[in-house]
Amino acid sequence: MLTVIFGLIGILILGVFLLLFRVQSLVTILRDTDERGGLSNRINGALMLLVPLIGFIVAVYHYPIAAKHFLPEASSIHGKETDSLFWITLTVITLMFLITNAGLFWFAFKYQYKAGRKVVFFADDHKLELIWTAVPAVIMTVLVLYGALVWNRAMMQEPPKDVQVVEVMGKQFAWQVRYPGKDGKLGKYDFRLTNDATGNEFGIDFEDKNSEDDFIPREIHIPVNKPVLLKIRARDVLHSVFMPHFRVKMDAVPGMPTQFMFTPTKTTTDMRSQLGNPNFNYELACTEVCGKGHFAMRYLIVVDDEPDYKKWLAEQKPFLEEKPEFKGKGMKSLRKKNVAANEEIKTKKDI
Ligand SMILES: [Cu+2]
Repeated sequence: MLTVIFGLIGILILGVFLLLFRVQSLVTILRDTDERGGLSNRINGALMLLVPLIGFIVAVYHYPIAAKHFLPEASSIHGKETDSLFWITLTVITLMFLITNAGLFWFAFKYQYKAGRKVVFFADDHKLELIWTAVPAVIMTVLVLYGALVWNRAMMQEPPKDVQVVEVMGKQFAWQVRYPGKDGKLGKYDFRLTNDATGNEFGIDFEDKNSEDDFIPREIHIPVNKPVLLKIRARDVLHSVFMPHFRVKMDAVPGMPTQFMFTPTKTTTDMRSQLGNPNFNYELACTEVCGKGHFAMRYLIVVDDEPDYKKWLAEQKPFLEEKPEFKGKGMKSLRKKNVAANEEIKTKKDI
């Protein structure tokens, strides 16, 4: 609140100043007098130091207030690396910003109009140009290479054999997840088998043996310190998988499956005690404005230690147990029914 009032007063004062100068310069034009070295010139010069100084003080004052809303330390291996990349880049950019802008405003103040002062003229300076081209080039190269290194480490790794696969599917307007069950393999899916009325929202092909033990839980559970591979897809429009505490973000694109592998490093219990918040929960949110129910796309994530995770896994029941109607013949008739329904939609569209 205080910051807003501070900002508004600042804008108001600036506005009044600008108005006064405008009026004064109009008066000068009307009077047809040369007042280049007058009071207005000196005040403008002083403002060149004052305005950036006020901006700097407000920014420094505001930083700790904003920092309270920053995300806590990353809860994944690659998250810590991307955070370091972010802060190092931001520090370099901020230093550059301060140095160049201090120079810019200082020159405007120092070389304000003064009667009798002559401008120094020089066409070019090879040494100067070499410095201001080479220094940024070297800094940029180092930052880009460092960024590429972090990116490759996070995105280009081969999933190990014991990776925990979790399929995440976005739809309007909810996330749904599927686990491969005991065999560690997700069953095939086909968008043409998707049918909300029968309950096959994923479009799972239950004729595929691998899908027999797949289960669909109500929240995501993942084991701590073990790599998790998210297999991401969307059923209707673009969605985006966002797990802020793990620094995971990947779009869910219809027709183009994506994936993201990460290793969580802190259990939900660890985070609760670290933050002193017994109600803390990891979450999966959607960061693609995907429609009017976009805000509702929140899904709970629980990071368990090894024994808790094993216990949770053992409690999960295969989807087919709850929906035996998809077994064998059931799947065949659903396939037929869906093909017929799709044909009908197609014919209607043709008309
Ligand atoms: Cu969405």
